[in-house]
Amino acid sequence: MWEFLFGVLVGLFVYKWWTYPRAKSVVPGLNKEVFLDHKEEVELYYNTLSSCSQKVRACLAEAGVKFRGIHKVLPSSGSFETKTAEYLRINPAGTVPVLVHKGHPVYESHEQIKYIEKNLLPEGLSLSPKDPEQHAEMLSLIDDSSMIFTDEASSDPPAFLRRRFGNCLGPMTFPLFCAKTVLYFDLTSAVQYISMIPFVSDMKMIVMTIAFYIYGPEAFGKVSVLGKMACLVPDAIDYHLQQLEKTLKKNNGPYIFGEDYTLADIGYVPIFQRMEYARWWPQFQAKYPLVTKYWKAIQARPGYVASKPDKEMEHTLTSCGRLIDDWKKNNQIIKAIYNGNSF
Ligand SMILES: N[C@@H](CCC(=O)N[C@@H](CS)C(=O)NCC(=O)O)C(=O)O
Repeated sequence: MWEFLFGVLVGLFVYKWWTYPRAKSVVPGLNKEVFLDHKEEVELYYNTLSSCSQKVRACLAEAGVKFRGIHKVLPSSGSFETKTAEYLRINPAGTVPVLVHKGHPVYESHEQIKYIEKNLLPEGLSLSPKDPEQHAEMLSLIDDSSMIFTDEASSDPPAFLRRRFGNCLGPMTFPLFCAKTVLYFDLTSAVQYISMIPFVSDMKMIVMTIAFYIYGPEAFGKVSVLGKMACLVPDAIDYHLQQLEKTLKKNNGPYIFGEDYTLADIGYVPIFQRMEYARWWPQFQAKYPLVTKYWKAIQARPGYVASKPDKEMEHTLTSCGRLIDDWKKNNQIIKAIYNGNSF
Protein backbone atom coordinates (compact mmCIF):
# COMPACT_ATOMS: atom_id res chain seq x y z
CA MET A 1 0.00 0.00 0.00
CA TRP A 2 2.70 2.55 1.09
CA GLU A 3 4.90 1.48 -1.83
CA PHE A 4 2.00 2.14 -4.18
CA LEU A 5 1.33 5.59 -2.73
CA PHE A 6 5.04 6.42 -2.86
CA GLY A 7 5.16 5.30 -6.52
CA VAL A 8 2.17 7.53 -7.37
CA LEU A 9 3.78 10.53 -5.67
CA VAL A 10 7.10 9.99 -7.47
CA GLY A 11 5.18 9.60 -10.76
CA LEU A 12 3.30 12.86 -10.17
CA PHE A 13 6.54 14.67 -9.33
CA VAL A 14 8.31 13.36 -12.46
CA TYR A 15 5.28 14.34 -14.59
CA LYS A 16 5.27 17.88 -13.14
CA TRP A 17 9.04 18.17 -13.53
CA TRP A 18 8.91 16.93 -17.14
CA THR A 19 5.99 19.14 -18.25
CA TYR A 20 6.79 22.29 -16.21
CA PRO A 21 7.46 25.16 -18.64
CA ARG A 22 11.04 26.52 -18.55
CA ALA A 23 12.05 30.07 -19.44
CA LYS A 24 13.90 30.58 -22.71
CA SER A 25 15.39 33.50 -24.63
CA VAL A 26 13.33 35.92 -26.72
CA VAL A 27 14.01 38.18 -29.69
CA PRO A 28 14.57 41.71 -28.35
CA GLY A 29 12.28 44.46 -29.68
CA LEU A 30 8.81 44.27 -31.26
CA ASN A 31 7.53 40.74 -31.92
CA LYS A 32 4.92 41.51 -34.57
CA GLU A 33 4.05 37.85 -35.15
CA VAL A 34 3.04 37.35 -31.50
CA PHE A 35 -0.47 38.48 -30.58
CA LEU A 36 -1.56 38.60 -26.93
CA ASP A 37 -4.91 39.18 -25.25
CA HIS A 38 -5.09 42.79 -24.13
CA LYS A 39 -7.57 45.31 -22.78
CA GLU A 40 -5.81 48.59 -23.60
CA GLU A 41 -3.77 49.81 -26.54
CA VAL A 42 -0.66 50.08 -24.35
CA GLU A 43 -0.02 47.67 -21.48
CA LEU A 44 3.02 47.08 -19.29
CA TYR A 45 3.78 43.96 -17.29
CA TYR A 46 6.04 45.26 -14.56
CA ASN A 47 7.18 44.97 -10.99
CA THR A 48 7.34 47.94 -8.61
CA LEU A 49 10.91 47.14 -7.45
CA SER A 50 12.29 46.03 -10.82
CA SER A 51 14.95 48.36 -12.23
CA CYS A 52 14.24 47.51 -15.85
CA SER A 53 10.53 48.17 -15.25
CA GLN A 54 11.33 51.53 -13.67
CA LYS A 55 13.22 52.57 -16.80
CA VAL A 56 10.15 51.91 -18.97
CA ARG A 57 7.72 53.45 -16.47
CA ALA A 58 9.93 56.58 -16.33
CA CYS A 59 9.84 56.74 -20.13
CA LEU A 60 6.05 56.26 -20.37
CA ALA A 61 5.56 58.94 -17.71
CA GLU A 62 7.87 61.41 -19.49
CA ALA A 63 6.00 60.75 -22.72
CA GLY A 64 2.63 61.14 -20.97
CA VAL A 65 1.47 57.82 -22.48
CA LYS A 66 -1.56 56.27 -20.75
CA PHE A 67 -1.09 52.56 -20.14
CA ARG A 68 -2.56 49.67 -18.21
CA GLY A 69 -0.01 48.41 -15.71
CA ILE A 70 -0.12 44.72 -14.76
CA HIS A 71 1.95 44.09 -11.65
CA LYS A 72 3.82 40.78 -11.27
CA VAL A 73 5.54 39.67 -8.07
CA LEU A 74 9.09 38.43 -8.67
CA PRO A 75 11.06 35.53 -7.18
CA SER A 76 13.06 38.12 -5.21
CA SER A 77 9.82 38.93 -3.34
CA GLY A 78 8.92 35.30 -2.80
CA SER A 79 6.62 34.58 -5.75
CA PHE A 80 7.06 32.79 -9.05
CA GLU A 81 4.32 34.65 -10.97
CA THR A 82 6.72 35.31 -13.84
CA LYS A 83 7.50 31.61 -14.24
CA THR A 84 3.95 30.26 -14.69
CA ALA A 85 2.89 28.73 -18.02
CA GLU A 86 0.45 31.63 -18.47
CA TYR A 87 3.13 34.28 -18.00
CA LEU A 88 5.68 32.43 -20.15
CA ARG A 89 3.20 32.78 -23.02
CA ILE A 90 3.44 36.56 -22.53
CA ASN A 91 7.22 36.53 -22.10
CA PRO A 92 9.01 33.19 -22.69
CA ALA A 93 12.03 34.68 -20.90
CA GLY A 94 9.98 34.85 -17.67
CA THR A 95 11.00 38.41 -16.79
CA VAL A 96 9.52 41.88 -16.54
CA PRO A 97 9.03 44.39 -18.05
CA VAL A 98 7.04 43.52 -21.15
CA LEU A 99 5.54 46.37 -23.14
CA VAL A 100 2.49 45.34 -25.16
CA HIS A 101 1.32 47.63 -27.96
CA LYS A 102 -1.97 46.70 -29.67
CA GLY A 103 -1.39 43.11 -28.49
CA HIS A 104 2.19 42.79 -29.78
CA PRO A 105 4.93 42.39 -27.16
CA VAL A 106 8.15 44.38 -27.16
CA TYR A 107 10.91 42.60 -25.21
CA GLU A 108 13.91 44.07 -23.34
CA SER A 109 13.59 47.39 -21.52
CA HIS A 110 16.23 49.19 -23.62
CA GLU A 111 14.27 48.25 -26.77
CA GLN A 112 11.01 49.26 -25.11
CA ILE A 113 12.14 52.83 -24.43
CA LYS A 114 13.36 53.17 -28.03
CA TYR A 115 10.01 51.80 -29.22
CA ILE A 116 8.10 54.32 -27.07
CA GLU A 117 10.19 57.20 -28.44
CA LYS A 118 9.59 56.07 -32.03
CA ASN A 119 5.94 55.06 -31.88
CA LEU A 120 4.10 56.44 -28.87
CA LEU A 121 5.23 60.01 -28.29
CA PRO A 122 2.61 62.73 -28.67
CA GLU A 123 3.13 65.31 -31.46
CA GLY A 124 5.81 67.84 -30.68
CA LEU A 125 7.51 65.89 -27.90
CA SER A 126 10.96 64.40 -28.36
CA LEU A 127 13.16 62.31 -26.09
CA SER A 128 16.23 62.23 -28.31
CA PRO A 129 18.70 64.84 -29.57
CA LYS A 130 18.26 66.11 -33.15
CA ASP A 131 21.97 66.17 -33.96
CA PRO A 132 22.90 62.81 -35.64
CA GLU A 133 26.20 62.53 -33.78
CA GLN A 134 24.47 63.09 -30.44
CA HIS A 135 21.77 60.62 -31.49
CA ALA A 136 24.43 57.95 -32.05
CA GLU A 137 25.97 58.82 -28.69
CA MET A 138 22.53 58.48 -27.07
CA LEU A 139 22.16 54.95 -28.50
CA SER A 140 25.55 54.01 -27.12
CA LEU A 141 24.60 55.39 -23.67
CA ILE A 142 21.30 53.45 -23.75
CA ASP A 143 23.41 50.37 -24.34
CA ASP A 144 25.66 51.34 -21.42
CA SER A 145 22.71 51.52 -19.04
CA SER A 146 21.22 48.19 -20.25
CA MET A 147 21.43 45.00 -18.25
CA ILE A 148 22.49 42.30 -20.71
CA PHE A 149 23.66 38.93 -19.43
CA THR A 150 26.43 37.23 -21.37
CA ASP A 151 28.89 34.42 -20.58
CA GLU A 152 31.37 37.14 -19.57
CA ALA A 153 29.43 37.41 -16.28
CA SER A 154 31.04 34.13 -15.20
CA SER A 155 34.18 34.01 -17.39
CA ASP A 156 35.44 37.53 -16.61
CA PRO A 157 33.28 39.28 -13.96
CA PRO A 158 35.35 42.54 -13.74
CA ALA A 159 35.12 43.00 -17.54
CA PHE A 160 31.39 42.17 -17.45
CA LEU A 161 30.75 44.88 -14.84
CA ARG A 162 32.79 47.45 -16.77
CA ARG A 163 31.17 46.56 -20.11
CA ARG A 164 27.90 48.27 -19.12
CA PHE A 165 26.82 50.29 -16.09
CA GLY A 166 23.52 48.36 -16.32
CA ASN A 167 25.41 45.08 -15.75
CA CYS A 168 26.26 46.33 -12.25
CA LEU A 169 22.58 46.45 -11.27
CA GLY A 170 22.41 42.82 -10.08
CA PRO A 171 25.59 42.77 -7.95
CA MET A 172 24.99 46.30 -6.54
CA THR A 173 21.63 44.99 -5.34
CA PHE A 174 23.07 41.98 -3.43
CA PRO A 175 23.30 43.83 -0.08
CA LEU A 176 19.75 45.13 -0.55
CA PHE A 177 18.42 41.63 -1.24
CA CYS A 178 20.35 40.38 1.75
CA ALA A 179 18.75 43.02 4.00
CA LYS A 180 15.29 42.37 2.51
CA THR A 181 15.65 38.64 3.09
CA VAL A 182 16.85 39.11 6.67
CA LEU A 183 14.00 41.52 7.50
CA TYR A 184 11.08 40.11 5.54
CA PHE A 185 11.65 36.50 4.43
CA ASP A 186 9.83 33.85 6.48
CA LEU A 187 9.89 30.07 6.79
CA THR A 188 6.88 29.62 4.45
CA SER A 189 8.66 31.56 1.70
CA ALA A 190 11.82 29.49 2.31
CA VAL A 191 9.90 26.22 1.89
CA GLN A 192 8.20 27.54 -1.27
CA TYR A 193 11.59 28.58 -2.63
CA ILE A 194 13.17 25.20 -1.98
CA SER A 195 10.18 23.40 -3.56
CA MET A 196 10.75 25.38 -6.79
CA ILE A 197 14.38 24.23 -7.20
CA PRO A 198 13.58 21.36 -9.63
CA PHE A 199 11.34 23.55 -11.77
CA VAL A 200 13.32 26.67 -12.61
CA SER A 201 16.11 26.85 -15.16
CA ASP A 202 18.07 29.55 -13.33
CA MET A 203 18.61 28.71 -9.67
CA LYS A 204 20.94 31.60 -8.79
CA MET A 205 18.19 33.68 -7.17
CA ILE A 206 16.94 30.73 -5.11
CA VAL A 207 20.40 29.73 -3.87
CA MET A 208 21.26 33.35 -3.04
CA THR A 209 18.04 33.95 -1.13
CA ILE A 210 18.32 30.75 0.90
CA ALA A 211 21.96 31.62 1.72
CA PHE A 212 20.91 35.12 2.88
CA TYR A 213 18.04 33.59 4.87
CA ILE A 214 20.34 31.18 6.71
CA TYR A 215 23.52 33.24 7.09
CA GLY A 216 22.52 36.92 6.65
CA PRO A 217 25.49 39.03 5.45
CA GLU A 218 27.85 36.18 6.38
CA ALA A 219 26.50 34.48 3.20
CA PHE A 220 28.95 36.63 1.21
CA GLY A 221 31.75 34.74 2.95
CA LYS A 222 30.11 31.29 2.70
CA VAL A 223 29.16 31.48 -1.00
CA SER A 224 32.44 32.71 -2.43
CA VAL A 225 31.14 33.53 -5.92
CA LEU A 226 28.65 35.94 -4.32
CA GLY A 227 31.29 37.62 -2.15
CA LYS A 228 33.78 37.92 -5.02
CA MET A 229 31.21 39.54 -7.31
CA ALA A 230 30.01 41.95 -4.59
CA CYS A 231 33.59 43.15 -3.90
CA LEU A 232 33.95 44.17 -7.55
CA VAL A 233 31.01 46.59 -7.36
CA PRO A 234 32.71 49.75 -5.93
CA ASP A 235 35.45 49.66 -8.56
CA ALA A 236 32.90 49.16 -11.37
CA ILE A 237 30.61 51.94 -10.10
CA ASP A 238 33.63 54.24 -9.81
CA TYR A 239 34.65 53.44 -13.39
CA HIS A 240 31.19 54.22 -14.79
CA LEU A 241 30.67 57.39 -12.73
CA GLN A 242 34.04 58.65 -13.96
CA GLN A 243 32.86 58.24 -17.58
CA LEU A 244 29.55 59.90 -16.81
CA GLU A 245 31.20 62.84 -15.04
CA LYS A 246 33.26 63.45 -18.24
CA THR A 247 30.16 63.18 -20.46
CA LEU A 248 28.22 65.63 -18.28
CA LYS A 249 31.08 68.14 -18.35
CA LYS A 250 31.01 68.21 -22.16
CA ASN A 251 27.44 69.56 -22.50
CA ASN A 252 27.19 71.64 -19.33
CA GLY A 253 24.07 69.90 -17.94
CA PRO A 254 21.61 69.75 -16.39
CA TYR A 255 21.21 66.57 -18.49
CA ILE A 256 23.55 64.52 -20.68
CA PHE A 257 22.69 66.49 -23.82
CA GLY A 258 22.33 69.85 -22.07
CA GLU A 259 18.77 71.16 -21.67
CA ASP A 260 17.18 68.21 -23.52
CA TYR A 261 16.07 65.30 -21.37
CA THR A 262 16.51 62.17 -23.48
CA LEU A 263 16.38 58.36 -23.40
CA ALA A 264 20.05 58.42 -22.38
CA ASP A 265 19.06 60.07 -19.08
CA ILE A 266 16.07 57.77 -18.60
CA GLY A 267 18.37 54.74 -18.93
CA TYR A 268 20.36 55.80 -15.85
CA VAL A 269 17.31 56.45 -13.64
CA PRO A 270 17.03 52.89 -12.23
CA ILE A 271 20.78 52.59 -11.69
CA PHE A 272 20.93 55.78 -9.61
CA GLN A 273 17.75 54.73 -7.82
CA ARG A 274 19.25 51.35 -6.92
CA MET A 275 22.45 53.03 -5.72
CA GLU A 276 20.18 55.07 -3.44
CA TYR A 277 18.29 52.12 -1.91
CA ALA A 278 21.40 49.92 -1.60
CA ARG A 279 23.27 52.85 0.02
CA TRP A 280 26.07 53.12 -2.55
CA TRP A 281 25.75 56.91 -3.06
CA PRO A 282 27.39 58.22 0.14
CA GLN A 283 30.86 57.07 -0.86
CA PHE A 284 30.70 58.58 -4.40
CA GLN A 285 28.83 61.87 -3.88
CA ALA A 286 31.81 64.09 -3.10
CA LYS A 287 34.01 62.52 -5.78
CA TYR A 288 31.50 63.07 -8.63
CA PRO A 289 29.80 66.46 -8.10
CA LEU A 290 28.40 66.74 -11.65
CA VAL A 291 26.78 63.30 -11.50
CA THR A 292 25.40 64.12 -8.05
CA LYS A 293 23.88 67.37 -9.37
CA TYR A 294 22.55 65.50 -12.41
CA TRP A 295 20.82 62.88 -10.22
CA LYS A 296 19.22 65.72 -8.20
CA ALA A 297 17.93 67.31 -11.43
CA ILE A 298 16.44 63.98 -12.54
CA GLN A 299 14.76 63.49 -9.16
CA ALA A 300 12.91 66.80 -9.58
CA ARG A 301 11.16 65.56 -12.74
CA PRO A 302 7.53 64.39 -12.39
CA GLY A 303 8.37 61.55 -14.83
CA TYR A 304 10.93 60.21 -12.36
CA VAL A 305 8.56 60.63 -9.38
CA ALA A 306 5.89 58.60 -11.23
CA SER A 307 8.39 55.78 -11.82
CA LYS A 308 9.34 55.23 -8.17
CA PRO A 309 8.37 52.02 -6.34
CA ASP A 310 4.96 52.13 -4.63
CA LYS A 311 4.70 53.46 -1.05
CA GLU A 312 4.74 50.03 0.62
CA MET A 313 7.87 48.93 -1.26
CA GLU A 314 9.50 52.31 -0.64
CA HIS A 315 8.93 51.80 3.09
CA THR A 316 10.41 48.28 2.90
CA LEU A 317 13.45 49.56 1.00
CA THR A 318 14.03 52.40 3.44
CA SER A 319 14.10 49.90 6.32
CA CYS A 320 16.55 47.76 4.33
CA GLY A 321 18.71 50.87 3.74
CA ARG A 322 18.86 51.51 7.51
CA LEU A 323 19.99 47.92 8.11
CA ILE A 324 22.68 48.24 5.41
CA ASP A 325 23.93 51.48 7.05
CA ASP A 326 24.18 49.60 10.31
CA TRP A 327 26.05 46.69 8.66
CA LYS A 328 28.40 49.17 6.98
CA LYS A 329 29.46 50.30 10.48
CA ASN A 330 29.39 47.02 12.37
CA ASN A 331 29.76 44.07 9.97
CA GLN A 332 33.28 43.31 8.70
CA ILE A 333 32.11 41.58 5.52
CA ILE A 334 29.73 44.37 4.46
CA LYS A 335 32.39 46.95 5.34
CA ALA A 336 34.85 45.12 3.08
CA ILE A 337 32.32 44.90 0.22
CA TYR A 338 31.54 48.63 0.28
CA ASN A 339 35.28 49.38 0.37
CA GLY A 340 35.93 46.98 -2.51
CA ASN A 341 38.26 44.81 -0.39
CA SER A 342 38.27 41.04 -0.66
CA PHE A 343 37.82 39.03 2.52
N1 LIG B 1 17.49 42.54 -20.10
C1 LIG B 1 16.15 42.46 -19.56
C2 LIG B 1 16.24 42.03 -18.13
C3 LIG B 1 14.90 41.68 -17.55
C4 LIG B 1 15.05 41.21 -16.12
O1 LIG B 1 16.01 40.47 -15.79
N2 LIG B 1 14.11 41.61 -15.30
C5 LIG B 1 14.15 41.26 -13.90
C6 LIG B 1 13.64 42.39 -13.06
S1 LIG B 1 14.70 43.81 -13.22
C7 LIG B 1 13.24 40.06 -13.66
O2 LIG B 1 12.18 39.95 -14.21
N3 LIG B 1 13.69 39.16 -12.78
C8 LIG B 1 12.93 38.01 -12.39
C9 LIG B 1 13.56 36.75 -12.82
O3 LIG B 1 14.59 36.77 -13.52
O4 LIG B 1 13.00 35.72 -12.48
C10 LIG B 1 15.47 43.83 -19.72
O5 LIG B 1 16.17 44.84 -19.74
O6 LIG B 1 14.24 43.89 -19.86
